[in-house]
Amino acid sequence: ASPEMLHNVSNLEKAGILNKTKISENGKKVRKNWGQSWTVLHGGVLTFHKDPKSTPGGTSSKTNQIVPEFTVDLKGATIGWAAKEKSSKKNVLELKSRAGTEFLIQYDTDSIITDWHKVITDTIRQLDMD
Ligand code: I3S
Repeated sequence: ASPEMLHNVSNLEKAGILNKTKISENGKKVRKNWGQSWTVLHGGVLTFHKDPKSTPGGTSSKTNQIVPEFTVDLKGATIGWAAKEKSSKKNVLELKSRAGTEFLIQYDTDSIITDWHKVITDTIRQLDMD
């Protein structure tokens, strides 16, 4: 592989803290449940980890922070800025999996959310070419 390719692969890996909620599953609306997640993009899959605060009895033991809660295969997924009606929060992205599960992803800091928007968009594009 060329150095450019190796560089691009590393550009499609990212991890950080985001706020997220599922809003629909298999096309059916579900109740929002906003929470913070350690979020990891790796190998075309986005993984939201459990909010340690939501684990009964588990304040923030290190192991609780790495329990996956949702994974989203970005192949065939779509991402875009959510319409105003979707949330009262600022900087909200809407991510829809090919299977029809929708998430909202949010972070107050513009640069953080725009970085995620870019890397998820680029990953989806890359996977479309496979
Ligand atoms: O789209 P909604 O139903 O107005 O979303 C809000 C609710 O989920 C609310 O909780 P309740 O289910 O107890 O009403 C949440 O606390 C809000 O954060 C949700 O709206 P935002 O605008 O924050 O996405």
